[in-house]
Amino acid sequence: MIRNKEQYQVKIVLIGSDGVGKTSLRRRYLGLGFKTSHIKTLGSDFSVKPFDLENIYGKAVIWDLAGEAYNIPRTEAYLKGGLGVLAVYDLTKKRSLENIPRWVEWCTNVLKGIPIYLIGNKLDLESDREVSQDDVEQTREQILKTYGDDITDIKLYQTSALTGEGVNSAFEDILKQIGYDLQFKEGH
Ligand SMILES: Nc1nc2c(ncn2[C@@H]2O[C@H](COP(=O)(O)OP(=O)(O)O)[C@@H](O)[C@H]2O)c(=O)[nH]1
Ligand SMILES: [Mg+2]
Repeated sequence: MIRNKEQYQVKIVLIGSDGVGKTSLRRRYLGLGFKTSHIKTLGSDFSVKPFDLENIYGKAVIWDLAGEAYNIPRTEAYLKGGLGVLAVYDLTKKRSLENIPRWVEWCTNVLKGIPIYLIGNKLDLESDREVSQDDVEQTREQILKTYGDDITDIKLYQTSALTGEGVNSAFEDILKQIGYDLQFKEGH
């Protein structure tokens, strides 16, 4: 069967604790380079990037949430219409991985039947690493057990917004997966 590519506007949301690198990852994927200063995102912010992948093309609308995980009121509007979630933690801060299940709980209350990718960022800071592959696997299992019915898949990635390592593949893989999920739902 030949699949025709289709054009979509795909909303992707970034979640995760303050300082893990959500804004830096969004900037890196957009080709805007890296900044060492931490610019606090106010409220929420998004960027649009055209993409053209093997099974899907269109515009990626990437939402980036501000602020400290549990202090800011997180409105459902931020999530609404999201087709994929990048749940980001910092490989040098175990706490940021421990927060991930609560972020996933928040998302899956609103979004059902979508992929969630767990992104371990700051891969370049290898000597400060606090999170082992085992820790991440355990978190993945915990999420699958609790929220497995609400998500289509959960994949593990490691990135560095500083060097760019892994960044494009994380975004492109989730876009491709969203493309396949959409085509499946539409019965192609
Ligand atoms: N070394 C390193 N620093 C990073 C990386 N990603 C983000 N940072 C730094 O971490 C801080 C927080 O990044 P930011 O993108 O603002 O995090 P956000 O709060 O999740 O949006 C900033 O000082 C960034 O320069 C990375 O991959 N490697
Ligand atoms: Mg930010």
